[in-house]
Amino acid sequence: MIERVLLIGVVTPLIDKDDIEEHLDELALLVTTLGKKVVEKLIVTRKKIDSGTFIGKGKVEEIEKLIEPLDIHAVIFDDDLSASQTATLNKRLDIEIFDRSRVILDIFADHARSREAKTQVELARLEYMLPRLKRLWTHLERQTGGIGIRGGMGETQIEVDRRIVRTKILKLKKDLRIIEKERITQSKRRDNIFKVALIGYTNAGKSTLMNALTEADVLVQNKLFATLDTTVRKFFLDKNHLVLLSDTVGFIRKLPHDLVASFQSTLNEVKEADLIIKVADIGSPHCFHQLETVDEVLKEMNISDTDSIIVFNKIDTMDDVMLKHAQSKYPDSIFLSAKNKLRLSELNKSILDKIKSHEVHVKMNLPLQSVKIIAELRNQAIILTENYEGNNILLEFSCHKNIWSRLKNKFSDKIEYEIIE
Ligand SMILES: Nc1nc2c(ncn2[C@@H]2O[C@H](COP(=O)(O)OP(=O)(O)OP(=O)(O)O)[C@@H](O)[C@H]2O)c(=O)[nH]1
Ligand SMILES: [Mg+2]
Repeated sequence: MIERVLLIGVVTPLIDKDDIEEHLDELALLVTTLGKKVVEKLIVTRKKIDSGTFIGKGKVEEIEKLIEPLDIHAVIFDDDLSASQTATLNKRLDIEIFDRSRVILDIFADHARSREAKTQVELARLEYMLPRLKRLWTHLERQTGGIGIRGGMGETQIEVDRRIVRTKILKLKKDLRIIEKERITQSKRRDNIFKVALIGYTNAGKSTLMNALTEADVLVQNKLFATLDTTVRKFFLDKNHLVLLSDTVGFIRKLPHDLVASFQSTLNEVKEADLIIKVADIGSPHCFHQLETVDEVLKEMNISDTDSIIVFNKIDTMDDVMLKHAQSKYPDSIFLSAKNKLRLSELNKSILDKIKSHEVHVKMNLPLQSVKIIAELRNQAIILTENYEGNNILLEFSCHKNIWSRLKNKFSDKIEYEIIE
């Protein structure tokens, strides 16, 4: 049976109605991703949020009258409700009450495939559930109270449930630490390579771009949160420059904090990146808002300082007005179509320019006996020219600034070198 749902958005003096409509459209997409059917969207205007019911008693009564005629199975709020608001509404309307976080958590649970994603989602769901357990039981307690069983039993049950959930949370955190360790070992091995991370709003086309650039085989779907795991692929920008490109989970407005927290290990690739590519869907009327949300999540993760390139994807679906607007708002951005493989070379060039801005170009005169250093340079730098002069070798090479400062410390004073601007 397809579940029929009613969506609710609340307009307050701090947010305008157009924004709420946009948010409800997005919530409808999320809910459809879960296989539910939206039968009605309701916008409630309030001066202030009601602490008991969120929308106020009058509105609750209005909704109650819609439930039967519209055959509604659940009411879904775009905003996060507190545990007690959910319980109160659930009791008054006698129907399931969801909020946006719960919807997102359920989608993540449906789409999780790997052990890591499953563990992360399970952890976030339990953290979300924990404060809500008590209310659920208080509700049951009242029901059973009527037939002569007093609170005590319910009370014990809550304690037992909470303990079980807390123990499970600890176990999942431990599992995640083990998975994280494996990831750190893997990424240490790739320390010398320039790292580029694709990030962006869900459905912007990150995985399509990953596939187009690297011939990876990441799942692409017209569906929110198709990707939950990180995929990393090597790819050559030109004959000298190799980069590691990673594709990862998408962002959305009001991403539940528990999820961001538990997805830390997946998002590590973004944290360690030398360059972030922010992918945006220029065909979406909400493109700029989506870019802002991406910046907010990055800020929450403390990684707003990483160098970045903005890519407007899906140019096959945009109009001229949008193009002009984007060009003036983000003058250094790139416009392409990942699906149709249009203008990918511009992105390549732009990544290359960024890499070069992190590189040093060095000329070095080394005695041929310095076998170790020569081997290390061959391994870690890009050798541009090499000439022999008597017992010496003249090398010209470029490498990442960080590699250079590490190598430099190993050289003795006798080695001559010159940095070329
Ligand atoms: N028209 C058009 N559609 C595109 C383009 N690039 C990607 N798409 C479509 O956009 C949808 C989402 O693409 P994905 O690559 O899965 O998006 P994503 O950013 O990885 O999404 P999540 O993993 O869910 O966060 C798919 O239906 C793609 O075919 C493009 O250049 N033009
Ligand atoms: Mg994806």
